[in-house]
Amino acid sequence: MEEFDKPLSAASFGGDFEWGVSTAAFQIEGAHDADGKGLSIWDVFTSQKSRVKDGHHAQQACDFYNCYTDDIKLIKELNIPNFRFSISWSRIMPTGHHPVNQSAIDHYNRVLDAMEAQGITPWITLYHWDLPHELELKGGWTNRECISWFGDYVEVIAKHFGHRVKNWMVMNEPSVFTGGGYFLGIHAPGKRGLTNFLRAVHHVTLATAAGGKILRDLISDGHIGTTFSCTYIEPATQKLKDIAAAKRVDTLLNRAFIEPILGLGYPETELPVIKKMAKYILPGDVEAAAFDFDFIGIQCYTREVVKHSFFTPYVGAALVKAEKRGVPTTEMHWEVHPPSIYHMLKRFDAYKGVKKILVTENGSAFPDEVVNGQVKDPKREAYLKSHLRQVLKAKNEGVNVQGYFVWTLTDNFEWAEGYHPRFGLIHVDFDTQVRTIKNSGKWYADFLKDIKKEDEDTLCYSGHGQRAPEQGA
Ligand code: GCO
Repeated sequence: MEEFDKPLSAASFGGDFEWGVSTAAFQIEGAHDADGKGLSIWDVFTSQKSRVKDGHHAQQACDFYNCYTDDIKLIKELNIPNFRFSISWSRIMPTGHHPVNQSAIDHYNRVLDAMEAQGITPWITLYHWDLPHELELKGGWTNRECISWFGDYVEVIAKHFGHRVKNWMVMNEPSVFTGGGYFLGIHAPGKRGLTNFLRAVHHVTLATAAGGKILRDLISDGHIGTTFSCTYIEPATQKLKDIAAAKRVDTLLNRAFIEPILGLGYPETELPVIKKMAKYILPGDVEAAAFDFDFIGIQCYTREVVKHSFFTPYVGAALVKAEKRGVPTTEMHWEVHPPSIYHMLKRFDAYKGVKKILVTENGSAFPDEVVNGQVKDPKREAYLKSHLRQVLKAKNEGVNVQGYFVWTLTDNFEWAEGYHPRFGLIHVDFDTQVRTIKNSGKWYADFLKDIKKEDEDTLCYSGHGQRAPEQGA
């Protein structure tokens, strides 16, 4: 039987495959000023006019800050063994610098306690885009000092939580937050232009490696990764100009952020504008940017088709919108194109320095509604299944992919799109905070119900000398 004809089962991915669900602090926590939290750039950005669709903000979001116990129980109810979430830097260090806000440390310890009580393994992202605002006043990621500010924060987190959390991701999708936040101005902090962008990219790259090193020094048994967004790129036609344009976009989106981390430097031959970065690269930086992460998280949602465009500065390329191509799309106007994830897994696996890959996000947004207490979302279920088949195909062909995390647990604040796109396995009524498990969530629960960890240690916390309850216990 061909792989694609077989029924899909979690068991076919192997007993040690990590199944999970991913979230990010700013998108779910709310409680924007609780217990001494400082402002982040996203708090400020969402308070400015016309930044986010319909003026949505995340002051309450999913109120995960207060609802975490019940939401973690829902994760357990969905049979999901691993939970990826991020820590809010401006809760821990309200000004971005010392002193540390002890109530925030206490809060995240309670969140970890709740996970421990349910036998759910934590996977922490250190930076999911919410830079403390006070650091932005000093230039944010465009300021080289941001690398050491970030290092101080990483050290605090490692010292407080390293004894009980093993799985770490330093950055989330640097291409998206530097591109959106420092080049296009459509994400916080809303800066634009090439200079801001190139400086931010270089400093974030150095901070990623620095963060990895700090974690490794302070958490001897840490499992340390970082995540990259990636998009499968194809040229609109076989004209040489379109092929070259596609190559530039591919270099920018899929290579420019990982290659320096792998010690390969920035790919400036294929994307000449990167040469302008030279003035920000100091002696020793190429070495300092490299770090051998235990794993790489990849987050591929779609494909883009690219044509040459004379009018687009720096990349000379334009995207041919999915709607124009008449292909199926999600609420984000992204094409549903499952082979993309297969191609990207192959690509990242081909790098010599990539030891292991986890799909740390994958999912889709559709306009889900609760009708008679149910959310029928067959398109999400189909999206997840078709992408999982592609992950399995890559795995069976030898790609070292060892995990898959759905984006996301509950509907949440989708950045500049506000609450419109609903990505969750669980529906949220944002007026009442009522949760309703969608049919896709029920499907995921059913899909995961028989998984058994072969290596029990991956389920356990390294600290406290205590073992998490076994699956199904
Ligand atoms: C990102 C983030 C998530 C998004 C998700 C859907 O990749 O943009 O990690 O915060 O919400 O990817 O857009």
